[in-house]
Amino acid sequence: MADTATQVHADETEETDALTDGFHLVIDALKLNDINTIYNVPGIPITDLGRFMQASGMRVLSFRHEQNAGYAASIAGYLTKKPGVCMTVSAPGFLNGLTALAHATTNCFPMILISGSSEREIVDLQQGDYEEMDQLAVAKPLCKAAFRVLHAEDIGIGIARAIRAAVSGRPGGVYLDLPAKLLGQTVDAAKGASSLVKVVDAAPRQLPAPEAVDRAISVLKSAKRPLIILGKGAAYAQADDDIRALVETSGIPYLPMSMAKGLLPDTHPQSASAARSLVLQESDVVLMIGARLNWLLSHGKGKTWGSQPKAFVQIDIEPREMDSNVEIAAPLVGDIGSCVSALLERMKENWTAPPAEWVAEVGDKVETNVARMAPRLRNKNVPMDFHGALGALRTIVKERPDAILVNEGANTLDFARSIIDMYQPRKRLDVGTWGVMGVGMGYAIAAAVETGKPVLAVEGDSAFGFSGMEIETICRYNLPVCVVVFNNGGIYRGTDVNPSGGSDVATTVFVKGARYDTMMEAFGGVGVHVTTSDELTQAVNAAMDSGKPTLVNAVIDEGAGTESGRIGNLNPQSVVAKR
Ligand code: ADP
Ligand code: TPW
Ligand code: MG
Repeated sequence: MADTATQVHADETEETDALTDGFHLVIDALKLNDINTIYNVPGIPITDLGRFMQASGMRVLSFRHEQNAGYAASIAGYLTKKPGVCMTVSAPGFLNGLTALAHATTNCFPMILISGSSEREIVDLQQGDYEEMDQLAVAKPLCKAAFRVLHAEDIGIGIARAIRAAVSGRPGGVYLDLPAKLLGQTVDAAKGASSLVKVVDAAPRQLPAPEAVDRAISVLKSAKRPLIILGKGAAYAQADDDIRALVETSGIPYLPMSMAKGLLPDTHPQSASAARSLVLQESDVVLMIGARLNWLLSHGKGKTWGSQPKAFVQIDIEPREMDSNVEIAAPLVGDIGSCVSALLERMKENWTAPPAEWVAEVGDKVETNVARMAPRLRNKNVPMDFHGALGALRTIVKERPDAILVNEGANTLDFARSIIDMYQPRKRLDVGTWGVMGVGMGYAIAAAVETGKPVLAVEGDSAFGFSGMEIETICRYNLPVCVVVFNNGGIYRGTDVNPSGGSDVATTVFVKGARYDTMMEAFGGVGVHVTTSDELTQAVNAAMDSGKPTLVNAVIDEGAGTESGRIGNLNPQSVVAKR
């Protein structure tokens, strides 16, 4: 009897040794392609997939909500140039992750959303399966590519396609649908292994055409008042040395978009950040590097751009970006590394610095504006205003240039963007192309996990609320994240009143005197309540030194902010409203 039992057991082992299954093929395919971190929320049908991934040595970070896991994956993609992977359950979990997938696509970040899905036969006949939804159809319009794998033998090719689609050309979000049944499918182990695909040269260099380089150089040479605009595509490209060399060799003033800050230090003599209005209005030739002429640049026209005629030179990997808003005189289509080095080669042969008059005009404006701002940043008002509080954080970032700054809110975002100087590439992560609230904690977690650097998250109190529960995740993984909540008691301000005179507070107002610091203490992190800029400095320095998960509740004057920060002009106005 005993012998028979042993015999049966041995046979089973032999059999499973020779087999693999969907679960393990997914893991092997990801690992083969160097993807070792997963941002996840468990549940049917992917709980065991997460467990097996962890058992195989992958890092599987579980979040409290899929949207935050998704934002984490999206920024992991931006920071590493490899697709960040978010994994969710079917229908509702998938939908929660989908916002982040669309966000990744909009921001040109490589990301893969892997969602488990229900039985195809039942979903397609709409017979009401557990968490039934035709996820592939829903995802398609919101991402760069969407794939479903039905046979375990196709997992290797499916994951290869997802990776290549996410990172090649203009990066973006890719959806990969894995039905529950697929994960349990078994395949002969040797056959399974040979079905895996290692993606070779996933984001190939794309060299600009020589005549396009000639054209770009001749337009740049015609300039009297040239300007370079660096966007987050330039930061993503990781061509840091060549970009810096191009700017410095050219002698042209440059303007970084918010996530391109630090590509060259914000204190660089050619930085025109503090003279933004002047350079946009007065420049005659503008070289755009990995930035789009979307709403953030007033579509390249109108009052912001002044009355001077402009000639644009634009470097982008996406040909259809050219002429999207205004005529591009010299399109340079290719990857930023190749395009920038092609321009640089040509400049080294023969280049004349831009007219000294223009450079001096920009430099003078920068100097005047910086000097005007300086005393406001040193103010010690209590309650703190945005300038006093951000002046304190500005010094901390200057002293800790390798820390990563995450930033969201309205006033908290707009003031921090202009006040806090950045010194290194890819250290500033913010609301991006959509101006979205809710990226904060997901970004902070992924930034800490992917880079191992300390993270400072500067959050409006409203902005923080969108992902605030993830402070438990931060504590659980003991991440070196210091969250500073700029607590002005509401959205834009805490002072609005209900116009009806009713007992509900105004639509933009939160609980008075909220203590966000005590939330952090609930999970074993450090919570600090501060009301002065000196206390703020002390608390943040202590957090950055200790690396302990910390939340600083910074009380900000509830009347200090303005409606929608600096983009109040985008609010539609009612002509009939009686106030
Ligand atoms: P910002 O918001 O900073 O202005 P955008 O997100 O609008 O930046 O623009 C980024 C641009 O960079 C996109 O048009 C994208 O196609 C482009 N891009 C991203 N990566 C690369 C790359 N490696 N080479 C060339 N262009 C790139
Ligand atoms: C997903 C609209 C833009 S800014 C903001 C909201 C709700 C919050 C501003 O208040 P906060 O900052 O964070 O307290 P501050 O310093 O001005 O008080 N939903 C999404 N995205 C956006 N952008 C909004 C709503 C919004
Ligand atoms: Mg607020």
